Amino acid sequence: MIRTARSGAVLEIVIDNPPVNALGAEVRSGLVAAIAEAEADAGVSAIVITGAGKFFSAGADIAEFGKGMADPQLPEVCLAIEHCLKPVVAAINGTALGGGLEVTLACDYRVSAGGAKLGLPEVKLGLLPGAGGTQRLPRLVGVTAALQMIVSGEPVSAARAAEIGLVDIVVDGDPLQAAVDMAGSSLSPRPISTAPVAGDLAEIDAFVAANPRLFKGLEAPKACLEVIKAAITLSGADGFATERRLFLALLASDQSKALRHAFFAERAAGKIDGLPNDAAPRTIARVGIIGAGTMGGGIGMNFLSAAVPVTMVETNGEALERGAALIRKNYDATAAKGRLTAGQVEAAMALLHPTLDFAALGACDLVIEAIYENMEVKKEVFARLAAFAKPGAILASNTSYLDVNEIAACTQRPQDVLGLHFFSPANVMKLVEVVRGRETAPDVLATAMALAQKIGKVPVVAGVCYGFIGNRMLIPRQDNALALVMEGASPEQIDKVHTDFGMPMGPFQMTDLAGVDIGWHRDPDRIDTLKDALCAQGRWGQKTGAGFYDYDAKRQRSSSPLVASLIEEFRARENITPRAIDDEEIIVRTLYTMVNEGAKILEEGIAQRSSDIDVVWLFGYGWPRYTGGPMFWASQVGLAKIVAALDRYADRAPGFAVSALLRDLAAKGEGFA
Ligand code: 3H9
Repeated sequence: MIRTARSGAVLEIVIDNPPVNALGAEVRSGLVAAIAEAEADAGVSAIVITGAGKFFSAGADIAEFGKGMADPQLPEVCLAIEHCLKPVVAAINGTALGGGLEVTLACDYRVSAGGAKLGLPEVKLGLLPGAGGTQRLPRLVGVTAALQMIVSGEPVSAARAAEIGLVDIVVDGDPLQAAVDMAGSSLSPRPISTAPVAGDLAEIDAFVAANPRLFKGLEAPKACLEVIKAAITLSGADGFATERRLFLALLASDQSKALRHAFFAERAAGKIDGLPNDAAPRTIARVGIIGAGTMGGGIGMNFLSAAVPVTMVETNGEALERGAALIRKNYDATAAKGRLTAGQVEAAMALLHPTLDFAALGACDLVIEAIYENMEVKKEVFARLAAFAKPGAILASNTSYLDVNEIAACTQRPQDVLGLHFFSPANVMKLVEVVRGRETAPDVLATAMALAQKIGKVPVVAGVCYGFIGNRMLIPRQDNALALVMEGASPEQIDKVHTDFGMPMGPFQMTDLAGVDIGWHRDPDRIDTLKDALCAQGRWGQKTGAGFYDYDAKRQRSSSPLVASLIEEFRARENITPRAIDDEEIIVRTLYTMVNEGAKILEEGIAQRSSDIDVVWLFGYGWPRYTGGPMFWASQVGLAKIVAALDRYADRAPGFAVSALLRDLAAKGEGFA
């Protein structure tokens, strides 16, 4: 865990704890022992601390949180380093995050590799830097630069670190030798804690005013401000004590537990249960996309951006041209925001091969069908595709709901077929549901997972069922939202309950965005439901300027008196006397019912683990990360409470049944794992 070596009079201390050199108990005690050894050894004049491999250290061992951490605690380790009478130099060989960066702040000098990233991402785990980082960083780089790093949690490059004074020198390649040379050059200790803080409280106010979005709904960023305030206004010792107190309070908070859950859930989602070890991924050198619509184009962009050539096929020239033009427009818009260079745009576009020749897909190693949702058409396309796709090429459907087994069955190579369900806009949203068909080969699954990660997505494995994980859970939510409107709630009230909960939009706002006409029978004379009535009037959502809400030219939403009277008309038609509906009922019927559906999805083995369901909602629908996702949130609410509430409203929800798994866990007083 901790190795030491001598280089003349310099003691090198190496943190060697793969995969990321996390600062677990053994590393902490090893560091303290190594510093003590150096202090005691008259032959040692200076110390260098570095990391083995490509990380300096990713910080505290997050898996230890909540289990009770053994002594010495990290703040004590940092104090031992800072109080050492011999100069200590950090050789930042690679990424230094959280407690890892705090260790370097306890050193007297910092030498960094050019490629290293340095950051304090604790806030993303609902925490604050708890090993002196909030007290030392403002003393080293000033209040504003410290606020930026601590409250945003975003890392800085080595070059930027040098600019703000976070590191003393940046070297090309391995910084260890440079640090050893520096340490051997009769340095004096230079503890940061005794220096004054450069900056004042006004900088905090200015930062808050400029960055309101960093604080929305979250506890940790506010606590970060408080500790930086303490650094400015209190004595050193009181500042450190404030940091410790607030760190421990955050550690015990629901938000931090949820955010830590989300961290591990995201990583667990990439692992496939029961996959044989020999399922090595297939090589994907060229991807084919069938359909140049918004979805096909968005999917294609992911590959183009990752330097994978794309063949995009359409049946009509105009649609093909429109699709290619849309891709260029999206890239140009990104370039205009300064996030891509013109050269990068051209490089991506050069990899796009738009064609009307279906046979061109024969050169592709993976073909993704992204046409409209119609089983017969999809089956036809797959039968045709399977006939001349390369042997071993993977055939994927971007279907959102349809039966992947049925699609696979018409190909005579069902082992090569799976679902790759991207979320709209596909070039932005990180979630991909990887739908495992009955006969999907293990290496096809492994390829899809690896490829999704390569293009920066978060893949989650789902089994075959109507709507897979995410959209299946939307069904009870949307059905109940509509039923609640008929019973007396307004779309505005329901949407507000969801946005207050932290969702980016409510059920009706989402319907307007996706299109009220999705799934509509398209017969304007047949009006069975409120949605039929909206569609018949051309209120198809944002795209037509009206849906459940009215929209102006800038897509700003306002309530629609017309929709309100349509709702009244429908209630009268069905002899419903509207009643007052409280927000609690909305939560039970639109959120608890989703949890119930999630439990059924688990029960049926459609999802591998409850945390995968959380990942689907965090990355596919913007579920507030600080609640951990629907299943984690439900466990925090208490499953017994959820079951009791669902039972209370069961008669109001048609065809509704509480999941046996949910009932069972609730009875045992357990949560989802
Ligand atoms: C802190 O430091 C608090 C202090 O201020 C105060 C304390 C008193 N701990 O992401 P990857 C695992 S809070 C434990 O796939 P990458 C990860 O789960 C901490 N485990 O690789 C995965 O395991 P598995 C502040 C960790 O190259 C494996 O390592 N630090 C930790 O894409 C590989 O991870 C952070 O918040 C950890 N700290 O990205 C940094 N970090 O293979 C959190 C990683 O079993 N970490 N693991 O699934 C990261 O941001 C990324 O992991 C990192 C590497 C950029 C480092």
